[in-house]
Amino acid sequence: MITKRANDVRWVQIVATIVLFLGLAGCQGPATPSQPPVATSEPSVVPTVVATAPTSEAPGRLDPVTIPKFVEPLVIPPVMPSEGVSDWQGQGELATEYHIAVRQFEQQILPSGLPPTTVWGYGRESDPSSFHSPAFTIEARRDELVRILWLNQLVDDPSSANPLFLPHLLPVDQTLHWANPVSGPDREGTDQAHYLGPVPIVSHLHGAHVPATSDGFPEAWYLPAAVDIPAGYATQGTRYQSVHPGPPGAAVYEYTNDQRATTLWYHDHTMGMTRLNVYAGLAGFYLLRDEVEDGLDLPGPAPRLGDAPGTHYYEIPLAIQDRSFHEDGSLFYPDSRTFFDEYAGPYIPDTTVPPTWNPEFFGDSIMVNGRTWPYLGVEPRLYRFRFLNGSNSRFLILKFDRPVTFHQIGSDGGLLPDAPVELDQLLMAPAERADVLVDFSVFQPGDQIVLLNLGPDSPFGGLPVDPAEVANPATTGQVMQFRIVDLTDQGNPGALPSTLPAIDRLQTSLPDRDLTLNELVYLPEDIPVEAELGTAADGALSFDHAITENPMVGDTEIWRIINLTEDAHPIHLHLVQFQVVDRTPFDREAFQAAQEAYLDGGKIGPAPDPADFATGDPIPPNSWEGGWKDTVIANPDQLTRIIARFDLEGLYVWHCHILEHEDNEMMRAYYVGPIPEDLHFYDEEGMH
Ligand SMILES: [Cu+2]
Repeated sequence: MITKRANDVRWVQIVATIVLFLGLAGCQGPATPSQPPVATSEPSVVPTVVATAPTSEAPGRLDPVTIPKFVEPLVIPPVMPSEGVSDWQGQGELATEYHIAVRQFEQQILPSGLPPTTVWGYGRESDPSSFHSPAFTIEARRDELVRILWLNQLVDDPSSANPLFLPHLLPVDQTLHWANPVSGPDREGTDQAHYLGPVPIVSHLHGAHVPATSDGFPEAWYLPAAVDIPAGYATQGTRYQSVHPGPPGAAVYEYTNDQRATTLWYHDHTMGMTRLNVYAGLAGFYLLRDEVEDGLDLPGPAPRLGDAPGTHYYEIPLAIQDRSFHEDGSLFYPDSRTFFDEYAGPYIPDTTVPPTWNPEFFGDSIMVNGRTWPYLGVEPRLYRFRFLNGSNSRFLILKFDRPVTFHQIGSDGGLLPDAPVELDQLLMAPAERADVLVDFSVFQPGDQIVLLNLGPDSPFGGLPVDPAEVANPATTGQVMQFRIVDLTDQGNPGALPSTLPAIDRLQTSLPDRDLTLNELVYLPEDIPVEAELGTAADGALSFDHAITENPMVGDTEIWRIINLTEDAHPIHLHLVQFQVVDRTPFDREAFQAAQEAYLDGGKIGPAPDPADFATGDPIPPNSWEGGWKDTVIANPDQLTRIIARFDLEGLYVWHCHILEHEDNEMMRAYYVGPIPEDLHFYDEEGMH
């Protein structure tokens, strides 16, 4: 019954998209690169169109070679407006309060003349023109308490008193361990059909030092407050939390911002469907500033609230994401396992192969701040760019096609120590950020510079990249264009700092925590079916296995990440910023053999020590990894060590930030402090 109704809604939306496309075909983007984006975000009200029966034929794929490059200006996300300072109806502390909704809308991602794309994005609840993907930027100061009411408004008409839910834009695999409002919550399903019901969301601020209640745990999701939620559906995840009671279909989170100034970003984190919710558009920048950064004389300004039209910006965030499209402008994402390796079944529950999930996905087009291959007019002067790799699976290697370098001043957790690092290329795993200065002053008006991507169109296995794997130079090998325009005297010219503040190195006397990265295969076909984290002493563990990472409050620990797979994985810890200690080459197969013998032999004595399998000396962190990080590349055939201090009690996760991996078990809960007796995971006799 639910399937039938949702199908109808989806079909009506397709018709609505076509109608909108006809209406917007001649719509122009911003006239200058520094102008806020044109609002194209009126909530899409389902028109009273009588839908005819849907055909099974999907629209054709849009050939990325045919998408014109560098014809549309870059969108520079404006600042997200707040509701001012409030104490939440007398129930809480004074905080800068935001009411941020998730909605579905149309956006001109492809150049004008091509159809708009239906996306999801965040925006201010009371202002339809503030919805964009990636979202408007949240600006915060160190130690400013920020309260966000996160509203799930994935409904047909957010202004209606009786809204109907919208189904997902993309194919949801119900056989993963996922939010699962139908037969869960938060359990694996067995239905091979795509889920067409109401969509769960939960928001996470990546890189934030934040109490667990506001971290956006993957099982803390919630459905929209639609009037047609089917009977029996769970409307909230098993670990839903809200700092204050909010309206239905929402959660209230509070961010203390008690950390160094840095480039954070917010995105969806729903169990088993993060890859789809983020790919649909749920991401945005969150820039945290402090007095140390203020004292550096960096180029600016960045967008501010109330900027006059035509304001020039010299500090610009750049979210790079790969996407694929259909000819009708809609997002393409694989709807079957066959897309990945042509494995056509049998699937779960008859084998361990999920029917829809793909182990990785690489879009064939590059999008920056929500537009494919944009250009930016830049003056011959110094700029500050905040790069984010917001892709699902793609590692980026960014390089200019002209002799100009990156002066990196910051990474995930703020300023690099001691001095900027000059680099001719930037390696960025999914979720990593790089705060860089680029000096265009050697160029003349009229010069054109292309930012290239030399990373692979396939899983990254460490540097150097096999030339046969380097991104297609006609498409994903290009990112955006910089066009030199006349110098003006606007903004703060800034200067490259000669020094940056020192950072104290963390130290500990606790033993290394030995953790593993694992790939699980379906043996008859020898094909990957999921990825897992684990420990040296326990082997691979799924999300629902009891917690094994349990530092006490205030502990400083070294985590030694033992990569037992053939690919690199960007490993992200919630709550903390850490330091990269070193990477040591090791004999993976010999360690695995020793671990198997240990596990098969009943775990007698200590687990195998990966250091005994080292094949070389420890390699110090790369020059750009000397600061605070929240995401680290764990290369194959290496032991990657990080050190962190765990200072807030509560339940968090650590995971791979390849979203396809994260969604299918490459994520584990961890707990800081004594584990409460009532905290259960499914593996413990079905309790939760
Ligand atoms: Cu991974």
